[in-house]
Amino acid sequence: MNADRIADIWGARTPHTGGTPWPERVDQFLVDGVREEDVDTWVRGACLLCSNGCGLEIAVRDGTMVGVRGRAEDRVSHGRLGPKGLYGWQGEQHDRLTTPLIRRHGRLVETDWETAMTRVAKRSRELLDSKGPLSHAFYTSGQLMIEEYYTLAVIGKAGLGTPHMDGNTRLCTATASAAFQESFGSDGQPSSYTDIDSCDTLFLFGHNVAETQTVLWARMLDRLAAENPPKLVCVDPRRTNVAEHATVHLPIRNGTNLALMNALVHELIAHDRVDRTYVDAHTVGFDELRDLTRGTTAEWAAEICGVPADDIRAAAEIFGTGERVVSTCSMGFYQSHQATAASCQVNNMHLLRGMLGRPGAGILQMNGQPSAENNREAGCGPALPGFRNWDNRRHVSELAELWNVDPMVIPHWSPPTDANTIFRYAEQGSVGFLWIAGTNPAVSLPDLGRIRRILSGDQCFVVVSDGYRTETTELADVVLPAALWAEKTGTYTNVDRTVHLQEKAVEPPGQARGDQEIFTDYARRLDLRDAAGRPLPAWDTPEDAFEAWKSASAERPCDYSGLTYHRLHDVGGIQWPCTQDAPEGTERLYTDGVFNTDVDRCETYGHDLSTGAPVSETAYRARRVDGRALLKAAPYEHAFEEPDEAYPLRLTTGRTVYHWHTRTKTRRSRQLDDAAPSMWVELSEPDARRLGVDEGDIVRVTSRRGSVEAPARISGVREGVVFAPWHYGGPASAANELTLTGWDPVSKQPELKVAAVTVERIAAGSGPAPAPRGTASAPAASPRHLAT
Ligand SMILES: Nc1nc2c(c(=O)[nH]1)N[C@H]1C(S)=C(S)[C@@H](COP(=O)(O)OP(=O)(O)OC[C@H]3O[C@@H](n4cnc5c(=O)[nH]c(N)nc54)[C@H](O)[C@@H]3O)O[C@H]1N2
Ligand SMILES: Nc1nc2c(c(=O)[nH]1)N[C@H]1C(S)=C(S)[C@@H](COP(=O)(O)OP(=O)(O)OC[C@H]3O[C@@H](n4cnc5c(=O)[nH]c(N)nc54)[C@H](O)[C@@H]3O)O[C@H]1N2
Ligand code: SF4
Ligand SMILES: [Mo]
Repeated sequence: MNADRIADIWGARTPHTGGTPWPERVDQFLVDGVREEDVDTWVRGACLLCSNGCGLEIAVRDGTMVGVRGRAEDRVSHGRLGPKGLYGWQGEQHDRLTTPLIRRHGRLVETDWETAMTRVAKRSRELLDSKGPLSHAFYTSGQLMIEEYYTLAVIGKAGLGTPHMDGNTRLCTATASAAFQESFGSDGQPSSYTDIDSCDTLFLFGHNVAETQTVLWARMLDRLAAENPPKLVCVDPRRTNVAEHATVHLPIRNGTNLALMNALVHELIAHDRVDRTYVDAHTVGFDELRDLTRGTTAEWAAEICGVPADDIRAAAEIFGTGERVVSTCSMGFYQSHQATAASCQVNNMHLLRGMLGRPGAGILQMNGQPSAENNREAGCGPALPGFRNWDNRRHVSELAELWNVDPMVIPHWSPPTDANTIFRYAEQGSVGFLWIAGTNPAVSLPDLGRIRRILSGDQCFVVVSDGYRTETTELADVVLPAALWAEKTGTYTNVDRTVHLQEKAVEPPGQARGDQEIFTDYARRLDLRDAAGRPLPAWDTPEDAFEAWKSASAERPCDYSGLTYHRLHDVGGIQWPCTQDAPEGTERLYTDGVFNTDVDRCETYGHDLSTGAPVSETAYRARRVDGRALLKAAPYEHAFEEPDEAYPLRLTTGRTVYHWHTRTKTRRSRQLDDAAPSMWVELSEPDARRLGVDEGDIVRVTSRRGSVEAPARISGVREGVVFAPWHYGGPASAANELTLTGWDPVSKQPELKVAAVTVERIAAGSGPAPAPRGTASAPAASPRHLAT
């Protein structure tokens, strides 16, 4: 029986009380005309359309994907699939790139691999010879596999020696990573999804889990639907489905998270909701934290955030009295000017209460993309592989030994380069070779007019690997057709450290190739070698890449050494660290209160959260952190761009349940595209009234950078706030025409959630806006929920 996850997004409730296992419910979808008995094989893997990483099986018939079903035994989903998981894969069967493209006389024309790769290698070699490795940059993804990331990490960091490697993870989970590093010494999710099954309190900070990890929300809904449900606190300027279920909803002004967090911490300390024994034994920095938050009262924050002080106090009381609290934190916190400081305060609240490392008590600093985690682990982005510290000579020597290269090749003479800076260098031309793989920056980066100029200019040669023609491929010099999910084998790691093996189910279309194969072809053409003259990378197959990665991860926090393809095939998802001593994987980190902050273990010596200034090794050593967690904080400052007379409203941006990012897959899936076919913007009832806008009227939203035009939905968004989904590319509809260039000083994650805008009505509509009705975008039902 086919499930319907368009009308019934979260599916039927399977309620359960705290401490009992989450019941199974298997969701399945087969395309029209195919019955179960028609399926030739079911191939194991996991959904790749968000970080939840639901285990599934792909139905294959005559070499084609014809459906999917959840796996009841999967620890992440217990069989469920959401709208994208059930329908999104169909997008891979339409309009694919099947040959390489090369720019000739200003136009992209079809060519063969030999011609395309010769051009790539030739330009690369010329620049390496004339300008050295700093002329090269790689901007990758949170959607490739660990085998692909690690292969490129070795090419970039052991072969070429460039520090200019980053992923779109910079826009996504850089803050999750930074907050873990600042608080606990290294990246790595401390907690487990099973904590949701036993918590008594849930805090969701800037996280619309109902639309962005629908199966995780189903897990929460099943607790909320049973006896003794957990209390739920939601911090989001919109009336999301999470907000609808909340005990307390704090619809704060976007951009004011840190004010709220400093007040919540103030309240915990003022009411002595502090586990002194835990704090004394396992943390440093309590006195500084207390002093910094002394004056940040609920009244003070209420003024800044625009929510009642009593609600802030009520939220603090819920946190302060919960016995098993789980917090999640996502883009509403991360895509912000003080992202790391706000997210560290979430960590601090848990540390203050000793609310970590035991069932039901945990932190989930979310990932968004299915393999954002892997990019961070494998060192394909700015980190060194295995959460190693670029500023620690011992860590660099370990890698030099592993790769058999001179340590001086491995970039470690300065902090690694973030994506914002890579694009700045490409703008100036000091980076003359930019390879973009698995991301569509001409829609997803802020201030798109600028991004288009950078990518289309002559100062930088741009290579793009993708499965489709996109807004970005159209600006490239060479386009390489990539195999997509299920057309190649490899592993992904989800939010709660669960590693899944995705097995190849079907052949890629036309000449498309897997990214690992493409990167390796490039390395071979450049003849990259180690000190003994052996080729770099020393492997060709995904399984060999995985084995190599296991060695790089051994004895680091993200230890994969106990995993094999074999076991992943048999068991399904397994959580790292997985070693000989813990062959079943590890459910929670830091259960003994010992963190990765030892000088020789940590991934960073940390930063000043206000300025981003790095802490030196000497200063860090002197602090004697020695395995304790750090309570770090910063004072609140207002957003880069506050509303004024000319631009009186606060824009924020985000997602809708039916689309994935720039929609390359979801707009090619009929069910999903029909559910949300085109752009809209959301206004509150009072703002709409003031502007003379009715539901469906066409409005123009303008910022200092650009404007978009779209039908208006009058929704439950907070008064004074305009919400735009950022999925829809195109100059008049991409939300990122409006956003600004600016970032958090520590995580360098761009500010994508606040910009000052003005809105005007430009035409009458022809019916309601094309926005979903069963989500946060639902028409405003009653003014009761609108903050004033
Ligand atoms: N359907 C769907 N699911 C997805 C994705 C997708 O594209 N579509 N993408 C995946 C990826 S890569 C990611 S990163 C995750 C993102 O998952 P989420 O973080 O849940 O997604 P967003 O919609 O970007 O933002 C979450 C919420 O932040 C709120 N918000 C905006 N500004 C602020 C603010 O200043 N403060 C606070 N507290 N809240 C604010 C928004 O109203 C929004 O409801 O989703 C993943 N899942
Ligand atoms: N205003 C605003 N902007 C945002 C956000 C926001 O909330 N607001 N969110 C940000 C976040 S969290 C994220 S994660 C980014 C996402 O932004 P993008 O990464 O730009 O979005 P995607 O559409 O996922 O792009 C992935 C591309 O990789 C291709 N692809 C998929 N699989 C493969 C593969 O296996 N190999 C190769 N080579 N290509 C593949 C897809 O076809 C697609 O073109 O956007 C960010 N931008
Ligand atoms: S919750 Fe995420 S991983 Fe699970 S089915 Fe939905 S999109 Fe896929
Ligand atoms: Mo993301």
